[in-house]
Amino acid sequence: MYIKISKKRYLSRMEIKEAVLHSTSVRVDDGKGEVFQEIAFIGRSNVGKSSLINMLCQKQKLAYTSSTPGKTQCINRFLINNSWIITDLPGYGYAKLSKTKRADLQTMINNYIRRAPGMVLLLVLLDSRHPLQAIDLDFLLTLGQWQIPFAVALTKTDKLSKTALEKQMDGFKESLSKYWDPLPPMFYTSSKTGVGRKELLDYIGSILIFVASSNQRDNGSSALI
Ligand SMILES: Nc1nc2c(ncn2[C@@H]2O[C@H](COP(=O)(O)OP(=O)(O)OP(=O)(O)O)[C@@H](O)[C@H]2O)c(=O)[nH]1
Ligand SMILES: [Mg+2]
Repeated sequence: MYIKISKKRYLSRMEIKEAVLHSTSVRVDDGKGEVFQEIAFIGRSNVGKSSLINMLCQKQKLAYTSSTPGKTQCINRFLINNSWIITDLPGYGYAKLSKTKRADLQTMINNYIRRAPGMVLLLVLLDSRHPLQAIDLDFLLTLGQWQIPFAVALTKTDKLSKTALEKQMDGFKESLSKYWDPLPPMFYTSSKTGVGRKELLDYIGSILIFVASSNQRDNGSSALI
């Protein structure tokens, strides 16, 4: 996955050549299948999780998207390049679902992110048009408590002007800096225009390589990717 760009420099590049549905479930796998490294996408209902997955994979109908919130209610896992997984988790906090259904979904999400054996990163999506919402902050603080590594993707950036977007990003950084130092990695994305695709994929690639090489070191192997 590292590309040699000069005698001494290597560049991490992630290309998605193949993306297929791997499984649909309501819980963590039973542990019988192969454990792939996994990046899970999470965020409020309708924030753009499924659309971002399709944009990254350049496959418009891979994950089911809808303008009606609350559409993804299962855990959909997509196998990428036959070697790692992108997971589309249900959205949290959709007000129109019954209290019981919302609580059930939250339990499903929480159990998953705490127990999925291959999870290396949670990508938390925040709508770039609004300030950080209490429900998102609560969720992020819970991740901190559980020591779950995460990065942030601001979605739907095509809907804002450059200036408005920078102002929004500053606002997010200010809110998050009350709790995180350093700040988590943060990306601008738009599923409509493709903004952020390269940056996000290269970041994901670097995480996958880092974890794979740490695992190899832990296993006493000197092999490199
Ligand atoms: N303009 C614009 N619209 C977007 C973008 N991403 C998503 N949308 C729209 O937002 C709506 C919700 O997108 P989804 O990808 O289904 O959102 P989700 O987070 O998967 O929603 P749930 O599965 O219901 O939680 C759809 O109407 C998308 O077309 C974006 O980057 N730009
Ligand atoms: Mg969805």
